[in-house]
Amino acid sequence: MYSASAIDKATEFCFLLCHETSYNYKYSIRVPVTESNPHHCDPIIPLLLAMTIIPSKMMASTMLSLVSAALPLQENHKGKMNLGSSDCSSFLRKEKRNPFMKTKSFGRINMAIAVNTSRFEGVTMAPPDPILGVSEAFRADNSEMKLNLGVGAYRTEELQPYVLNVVKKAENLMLERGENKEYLPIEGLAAFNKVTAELLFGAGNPVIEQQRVATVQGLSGTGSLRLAAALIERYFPGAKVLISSPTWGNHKNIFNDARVPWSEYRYYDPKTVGLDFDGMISDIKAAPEGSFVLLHGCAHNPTGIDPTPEQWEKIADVIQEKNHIPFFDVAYQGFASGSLDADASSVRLFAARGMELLVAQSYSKNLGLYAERIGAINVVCSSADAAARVKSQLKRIARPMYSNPPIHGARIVANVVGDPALFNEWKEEMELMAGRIKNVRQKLFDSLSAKDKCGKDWSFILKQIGMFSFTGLSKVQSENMTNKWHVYMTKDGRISLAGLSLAKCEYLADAIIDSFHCVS
Ligand code: KET
Repeated sequence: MYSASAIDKATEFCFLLCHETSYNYKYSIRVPVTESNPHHCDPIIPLLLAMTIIPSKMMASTMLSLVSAALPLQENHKGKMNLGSSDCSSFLRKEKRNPFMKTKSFGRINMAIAVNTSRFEGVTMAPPDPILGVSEAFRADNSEMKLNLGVGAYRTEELQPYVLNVVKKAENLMLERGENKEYLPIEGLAAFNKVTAELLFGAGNPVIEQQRVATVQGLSGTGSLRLAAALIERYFPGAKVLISSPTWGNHKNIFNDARVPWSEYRYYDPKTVGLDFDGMISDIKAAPEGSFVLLHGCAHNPTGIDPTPEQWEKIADVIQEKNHIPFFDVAYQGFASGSLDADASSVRLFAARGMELLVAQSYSKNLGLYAERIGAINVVCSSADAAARVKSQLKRIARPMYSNPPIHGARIVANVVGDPALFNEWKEEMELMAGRIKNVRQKLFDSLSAKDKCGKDWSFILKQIGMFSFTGLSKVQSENMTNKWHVYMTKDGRISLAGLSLAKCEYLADAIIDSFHCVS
């Protein structure tokens, strides 16, 4: 039973509601009313409409019961339904604190209303990603001359994406075997973890024999770096990661998101267009003892400049002296020299010294498995026992992040690397890919040298290795490359030679010369 005044108020409430359908009455009705869909309403609305058409007190009484019954339990309090009462206004006062709610007074009745303001109003627009955002801009360009040299992804001479033959063969094997899609263990596919560590350290390496490597399959290089960053954050609180200047654009994001402090060490010297080796050594020396030193295992991104074997030895010396922990990012094994073993020599040199180290691996580039997200994090420890504990913690980090990794890419790698015939075929294909990049590098250099009337020395392009060339073009010059020449590249002056064809070298040379000499 409800009092007469309550029924009066309910009648008025329903009447007002029907005239204010663009508001969302807090108590009983959550109506997402938008401009394009102004009449979308809760099932309770028709009842309320009926209520205004036949505004009898009996109907209001029935309505009140219905509304009461329809309310979720926690909202179905007599006090709250006591419209216009002090209980209600105290509730409304609470609502006022919510920045997305506004209250409105209709004479005797206060209504809590949600205006058409998003709960995500405070979310600002993120800038496009400096690397992957370039591909988005490229897709939107209709020019026939356009060239995507932004992302490091291998293309054929026809500038088409390339699926390696060994990958197709490995996929066929998977189909023939009728393999299932059950969840993988958190650490990933055992066969993958075995071959990936062997590919990196070399089968028979003592670190593997002595079970001192904790290997966990990751979501490609990025995901593997992120797992390691989380491990650092948990077990080395306050430890710094030293990052080369410049570096791959995502490194800083990864450590920022993992709340791991980082600082930069000198790496690139624009004057010599080479390695600032002395600067690098002194910055590593100056860092607090026990820092992590992030090193590009081969084919440094974006500079394409790697230390010589002698320089690697000296880097290892100073890291050991300072009790730092080397942390390798190996995203281009096989792409720097064309040889998988040669490209892992930096990592193996550190492992052979008995140092503890971390290595993130990626199969995006060398097996062309970009979208399969396959890679691994390897932590070399001084004992098998420590490795087992580290592995258990990596799994603990992975479980709430993504539970367990995808199986498809892991099987491809396991099939290719684990099968001697496919493994050899892969090496041949990789040499072909690396060879094509070397050819365009040479042709670009030739074209630049022939066309540049100012006689600039472009030979640094030939000294750089891997997928990229660091052109030395400034931000505005890089923008000119895109705006005037439709050449898409990152704003740090990096071009991906893997996205260039011999046929486009002359055009690219024209664009570079124009941007370099005519834009400042
Ligand atoms: N490390 C380095 C040095 C690197 O260049 C990349 C990718 C990665 C790790 C990670 O790749 P993943 O696909 O997560 O295994 N670099 C290219 C693509 C990208 O930016 O994501 C690039 O620089 O174009």
